[in-house]
Amino acid sequence: MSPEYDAVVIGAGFTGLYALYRLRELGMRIKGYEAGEGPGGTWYWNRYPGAQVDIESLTYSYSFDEDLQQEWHWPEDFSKQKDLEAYANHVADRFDLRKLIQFETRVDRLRFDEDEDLWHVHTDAGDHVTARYVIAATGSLNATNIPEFKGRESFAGESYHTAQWPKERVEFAGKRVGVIGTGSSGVQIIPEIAKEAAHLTVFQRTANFSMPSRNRPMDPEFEREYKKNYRAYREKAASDRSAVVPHIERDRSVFDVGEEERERILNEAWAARSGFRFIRSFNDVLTDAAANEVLAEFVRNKIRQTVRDPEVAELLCPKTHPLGTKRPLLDDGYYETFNRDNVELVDVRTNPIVEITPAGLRTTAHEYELDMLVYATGFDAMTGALTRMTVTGVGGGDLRDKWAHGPANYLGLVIAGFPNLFMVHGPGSPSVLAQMITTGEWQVDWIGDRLKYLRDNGYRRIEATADAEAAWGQETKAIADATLFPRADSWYVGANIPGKPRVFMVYIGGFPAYKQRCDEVVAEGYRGFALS
Ligand code: N01
Repeated sequence: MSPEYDAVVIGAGFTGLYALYRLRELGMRIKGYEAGEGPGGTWYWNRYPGAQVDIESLTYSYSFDEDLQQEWHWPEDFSKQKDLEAYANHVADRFDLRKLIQFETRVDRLRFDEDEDLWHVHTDAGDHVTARYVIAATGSLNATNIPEFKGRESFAGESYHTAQWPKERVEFAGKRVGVIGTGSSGVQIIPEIAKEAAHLTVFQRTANFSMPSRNRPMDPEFEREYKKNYRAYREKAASDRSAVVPHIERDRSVFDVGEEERERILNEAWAARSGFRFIRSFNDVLTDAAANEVLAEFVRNKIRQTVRDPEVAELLCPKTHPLGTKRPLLDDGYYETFNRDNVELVDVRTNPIVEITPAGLRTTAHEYELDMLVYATGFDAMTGALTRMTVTGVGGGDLRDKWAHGPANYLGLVIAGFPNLFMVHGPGSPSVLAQMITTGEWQVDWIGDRLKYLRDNGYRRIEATADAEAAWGQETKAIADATLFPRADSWYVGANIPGKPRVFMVYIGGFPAYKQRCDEVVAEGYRGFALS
């Protein structure tokens, strides 16, 4: 039996779009499925007020087409959701990708056919197609998390999750709004709601470190210079561990300089729109707890200087984890928001949420009456998009069972027992700890090269060996264990989802090392893969 498609691409976010482009260039018969009505993935779904990327868009953009990168204009340094969504639509049209994608269709079941070496792909719209390969461009932060609060359905007001925000304008004016969650989404939406709502109650379980984004309109001179040297900037980013242009990185320890000099360096980095590259002002911030604490206290002092009420300021000061080990945040006036009369901060670590009631929310200490509840409660990250589907591999093995103790994988790209299935930004890859458009392009190119090789050499099946997978798991764990990352209860380790196994899910050896590892494996005759 010959499959209908050479490859099905799941998801039309930035990596899915590029996968469609690249595989079509290779002359493959391809089909894309996308749950949204349009392309953009993350930047389609996260349309909450204040949503903006926290990497400069001249970097956080496609590099595969010179004309595209020269012609596209980003209005601000850090683009708003609407500009990123417009860019995704532009790319879909410019490269004629739309006709390859079936929108408003969610893939809900994948079954590998061992006799025919192909995948059966089923969707919630009742489609069933077959494809030799499946590319899961399903995103790292796609499966939304709404905690199972008692009484959640009973709430009489409006409720929204930040990543399922409606297209229609949501009115906050005159309303008592509650926001649960103070991660990236929370710190972006909270200042926006505060400007309009009659009253805003912020329910904070964990204070996190946030740095000012200092976003501003694109400087035409800067844009011209950047575009003139685009290739060099892209090369710089490609050789950086986070795939960004590292305009702050000093190869010295926090303790190599005196206190005064250190303060000067940190103040300069803080003021310099360095974003969370502030953390890279010294080289031991993520590996040495004492060095980390120096920067952590610097940020806490900034919070204390900004927030007028000392009790509120202290509550906003992160003390539960080292700086940078939970995803750091960039904000536009987050801490200042707590100086407003209509904003209240509630500590739900000390007094946890007990239930949602028809009238609002009850903690162990108090009941809060609300007209609207906003869940900025994040995602079942890294694995949720795949485990919410039913994915059946060799011998009828279910991916959920396979990953019950952690998301075993090889190179963050493939999974033993699930042949011909490739992940982009999967667990075990640099994914969320590197700039995802550049790393996504690279992974897609790597996958495309493999598919071409398989085709040219008459193979129709590729899979990881169990040994290679186990060794990769140990390697990624060893790299993470040499850092402070595993110490934090973050979504990087699945800590935000009750019952999720605690495994650090990101390859943190840096993008250059990752590329080298993936290329080595190929050069060594597809080490760790079985081809047939
Ligand atoms: O989600 P999060 P997010 N009771 O998981 C709290 C990317 N992103 O959507 O920390 C009370 O970070 C939870 O508390 P705690 C970015 O990679 C990027 O904000 O678990 N509170 C936390 O405060 C980011 O890291 C951008 O104790 C509960 C919050 O909800 C990732 O997406 C913008 C709770 C969830 O924070 C996720 O960010 C937005 C409970 N039961 C997102 N359960 C940009 O590029 C959860 N919380 C700018």
